[in-house]
Amino acid sequence: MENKIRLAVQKSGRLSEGSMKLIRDCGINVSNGIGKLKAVASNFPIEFLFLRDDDIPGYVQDNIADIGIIGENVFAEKQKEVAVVHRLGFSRCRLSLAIPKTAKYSDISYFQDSAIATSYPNLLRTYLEGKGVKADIHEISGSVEIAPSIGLADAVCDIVSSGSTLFTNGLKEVETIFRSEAVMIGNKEMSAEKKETLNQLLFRIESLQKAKNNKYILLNAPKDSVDAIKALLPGMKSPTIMPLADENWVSIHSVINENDFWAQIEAIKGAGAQGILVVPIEKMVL
Ligand code: PRT
Ligand code: ZN
Repeated sequence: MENKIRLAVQKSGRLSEGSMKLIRDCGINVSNGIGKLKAVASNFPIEFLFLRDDDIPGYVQDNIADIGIIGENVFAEKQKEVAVVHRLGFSRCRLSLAIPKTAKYSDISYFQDSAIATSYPNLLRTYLEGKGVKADIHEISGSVEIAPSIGLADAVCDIVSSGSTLFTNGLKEVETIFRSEAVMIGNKEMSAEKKETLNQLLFRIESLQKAKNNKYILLNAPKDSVDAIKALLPGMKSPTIMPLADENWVSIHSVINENDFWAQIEAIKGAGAQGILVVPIEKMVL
């Protein structure tokens, strides 16, 4: 049986670079010729289809592709029969309601009987229904932010990242209705052979994600502060401790998590560590 999987990625847009970087960081070689619709990897059983992001959920549902990378916003809006197989952590953004800057906003009842322009009618409808608000949803496919200024709508529901598009169009964000990041979606009925390939790919992706969240730390410490420093370094198992030329000192190596990085560095320094070096980890296999 065929174990080669087919991955659909965005042809050109905000997800393209992140998607192909992820693949390359997984050690997969692919020549991505500009304008091509298909490509094959030379060292992993995977091929690529380059498509518009909106078409990807349907292609994965219909088995044209086995997996795809899209924004979670598109996954949720399209409502196709596909599964989210992994969250990828890039292209983070939010879907928000925004109104003219000068308007007074109290709460969601502001939108009762208003006209809202959006490219995400399903997500917006579900959100408003949950709040008991009835509004007139105008579906438009692009340049949503200009709708209020040309009299097409009272408000917009659009993707926001930095907020500068809303700002330059005289709008302000008042409610966030959905938070999104890039996700990998998959066909719900993949063969065992393809699942095996997918698992190999996910294993590589997870080791990259773990590495990104951790740093390798090297430091020098006087022997009598080793216990105190060890207690501050959870590491993968326990820290590596090596002798230095000066027999009163040792070198300690460990792995620390990005989340509490600065607090940990300060505590370690306070416990007597010197010459602390922190270096990125490329891959981490536990
Ligand atoms: O051509 P194709 O259909 O494939 O691409 P597209 O134009 O539909 O999508 P694209 O490339 O714009 O976005 C792909 C995905 O990237 C989206 O589905 C989101 O998941 C994610 N993403 C992340 C964003 C943004 N950030 C983003 N800022 N998608 C769109 N925007 C737009 C937004 O629509 C608005 O116009 O950028 C503007 C807002 O940005 P700020 O920084 O000014 O707030
Ligand atoms: Zn699109």
